Amino acid sequence: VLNDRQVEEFQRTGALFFPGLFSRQEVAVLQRAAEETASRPGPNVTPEMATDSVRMVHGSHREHDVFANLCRHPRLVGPAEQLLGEGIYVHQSRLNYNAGMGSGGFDWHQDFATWHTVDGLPEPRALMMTVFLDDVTPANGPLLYIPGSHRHGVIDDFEPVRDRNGNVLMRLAERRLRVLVEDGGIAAGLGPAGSALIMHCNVVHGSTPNISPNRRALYYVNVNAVSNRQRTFKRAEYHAGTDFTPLQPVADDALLRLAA
Ligand SMILES: O=C(O)CCC(=O)C(=O)O
Repeated sequence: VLNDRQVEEFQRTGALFFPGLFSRQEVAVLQRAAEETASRPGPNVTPEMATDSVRMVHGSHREHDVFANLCRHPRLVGPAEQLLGEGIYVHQSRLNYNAGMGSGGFDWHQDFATWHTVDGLPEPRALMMTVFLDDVTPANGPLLYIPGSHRHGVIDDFEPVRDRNGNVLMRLAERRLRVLVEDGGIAAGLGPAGSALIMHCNVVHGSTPNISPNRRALYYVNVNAVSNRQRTFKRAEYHAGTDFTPLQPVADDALLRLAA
């Protein structure tokens, strides 16, 4: 259960960090599952722009038990339900690599810009919850975000950019970025593997290419309030999930049981 200070911090900054939320043993289970899903070819696997290394895998919670359980994990579901004030479902999951040696990186954007404009989620009552599958340091392309940027609502000043699979990212215009950064600065999600960062869906975020030799993998469980379900159905299920059944939490040791 989140305390009042945590709820206030989330409302003010749009972000809450949980260092070491999952143990080293649980991380090992997640890392193995990540390798399995990333090595299965499919339209939900997006390569990097300049190399064939995997950039993103969408929707693996529908294919892999480990990620199905991670999405239902009480350490994520509990805080998410508390912050959104009702039952939640998975709008989207994604495994994001920032593979190292210069590949990767994401332009500044708000996820809700796409979820609202393309998927028709009515209100910004959704969260990104990212679980670190590797240690994240300033050197390996951490997730960067602008604290407090969620309070500006959807910023209607972006241009679409496409990756090699045609996934659209709504890149924020530079003039808006400057104003937001003057106001809130830039924070980085740093910490040991197993840490988690919960962010409001309107927080502006991105990352730089990872020029270190060390991989940086993050698993995002992006959830939406059940009453805020999508109104338009243009995208594949692995981009915009249509199972609106409220998530039922699994046992706290669910990931370890899958390792046995
Ligand atoms: O994982 C990252 O570095 C940023 C990813 C991101 O912004 C996204 O997929 O929307």
